[in-house]
Amino acid sequence: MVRSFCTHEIRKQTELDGRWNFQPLEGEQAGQNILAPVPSCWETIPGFENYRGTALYSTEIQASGNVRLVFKGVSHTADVSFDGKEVAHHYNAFTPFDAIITNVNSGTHSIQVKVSNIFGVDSSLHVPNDYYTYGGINRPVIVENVADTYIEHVHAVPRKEQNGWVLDVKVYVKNIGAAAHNVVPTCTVCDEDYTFAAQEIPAGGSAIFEQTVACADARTYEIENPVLYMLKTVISCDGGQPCDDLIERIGFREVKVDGKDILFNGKKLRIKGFCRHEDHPHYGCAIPYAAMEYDLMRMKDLGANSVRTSHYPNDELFLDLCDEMGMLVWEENHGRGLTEEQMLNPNFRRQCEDCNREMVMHHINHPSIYIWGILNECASETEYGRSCFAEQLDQIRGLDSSRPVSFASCKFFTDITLGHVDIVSYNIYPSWYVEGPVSDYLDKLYSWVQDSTEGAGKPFIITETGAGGIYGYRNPNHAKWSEERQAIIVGEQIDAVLGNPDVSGIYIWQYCDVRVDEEWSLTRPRTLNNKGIVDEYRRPKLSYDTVKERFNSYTNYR
Ligand code: ADA
Repeated sequence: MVRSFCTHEIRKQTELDGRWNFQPLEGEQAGQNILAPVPSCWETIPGFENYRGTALYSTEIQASGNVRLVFKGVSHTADVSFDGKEVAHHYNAFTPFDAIITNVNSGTHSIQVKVSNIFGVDSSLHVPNDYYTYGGINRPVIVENVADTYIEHVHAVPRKEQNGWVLDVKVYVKNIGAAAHNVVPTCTVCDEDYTFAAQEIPAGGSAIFEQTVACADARTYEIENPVLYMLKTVISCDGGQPCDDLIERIGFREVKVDGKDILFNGKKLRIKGFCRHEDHPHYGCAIPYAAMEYDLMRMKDLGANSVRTSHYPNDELFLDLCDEMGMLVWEENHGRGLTEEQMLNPNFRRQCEDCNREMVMHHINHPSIYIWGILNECASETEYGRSCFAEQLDQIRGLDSSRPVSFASCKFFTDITLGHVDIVSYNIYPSWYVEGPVSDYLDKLYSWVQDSTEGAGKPFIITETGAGGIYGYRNPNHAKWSEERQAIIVGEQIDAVLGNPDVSGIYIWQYCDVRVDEEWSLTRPRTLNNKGIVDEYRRPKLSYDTVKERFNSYTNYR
């Protein structure tokens, strides 16, 4: 299942899920030929639980005409060949990419994907980390049949005007044919059709069509009532019948920052959220639909109104479900805890630039996404670090000016980058990594931001707080790592953060326990990050009820 709704009625799409040939290229297993599921992580294949290396995936398809292969996520580097010819190269597990092959003869064709999850200088963002970098084709693959002109994206940004809602619509069209075409898009939303001015697109060229359309009476998308609308776009070429389409789903809502408040449809938002990794012992990061829905239902049960996609863009199906459930999303680019030295990797800026662009261009229409975050806990305390943050925040604002931007900092009393964000966000662990009481620590940090930084006067949120608790470890002394101790600390943290009128919200670190890379195992019992409110199998710990009771005692607005 790629999306939770149908995205094409004209364009033919087939999901290439199923068994592909899988051939590891390194180590003792090299040369084996196995049938492996796609999408999945190769760590879930018996014998490959710890495989770090490269592997070849291959399959065959029946195709003709213009073929578009869409990969929603390959971890972490993919080299794609079609009939033996290289057609795409992509780095990053967490963003989609495509390959176009024109004028394919009718018949059987081969697809081969060389996949690597190796760490090293070529990979600036996937580094040994406090979560696991899996290997494989982790998200769906789709084969599409496209016309010579096809719709690449449709972006629709809602705005509230005096007379009601309007939508700024942009239709991105590509011409992969050998001749120029005269293209006319028409979009349908709220039962009205809107035709765009025609444009001539040269062979091999592309065009953006823009129009603002009125949807004055559209119902507002609210957390409590997440009303969604379909936006159907078709294009016709040279006066003919529609040759391609794209159906998007949108919600009419506005996010603004006003002084120290985050306004959602004009109301002062109170975030009650969880950070969540895509991780499960049975599936690795390739979480299937029902398990995604399970996580979201659990978070709802816990009283949450938001999820932070720490520390990378998420599977789009998960975002679809968030849209449907009114679960607000902090979507984050890929990057966790990189030092200045790591940010100086020659690939870093380009790989971030790609990730930011792919994240925003593909996910901009999701009404649940209320903020873009970047570079969790990276070097925002250094001049070079600051320049990278500034560059990336500007890039994102240039792609989408309708949402605030931020990053989660851990540079206590040293951050020099807070002038560049719309919302100041901190990850704090008082009573776990540093001494409590939590409220004293929070007050001290908040005062420093106000008195000594360019973050003064901006909204302030806690993007992480939490404590370790090993499922099933009960201890009469409430020792560290016991479920009791975790529940006590998390309760204290929520009280201090949500009880503070200067703070707009909290994200608990984290929803579930997750596997970490081996390099982290000495500080991570069980080679897991054990700060989940549920364990890796989603079994509730004692802290579950603590969080549930507290989150449910606060409303969504302040
Ligand atoms: C950081 C980081 C998380 C996780 C957490 C922890 O704040 O952002 O990814 O590592 O700490 O558990 O220590």
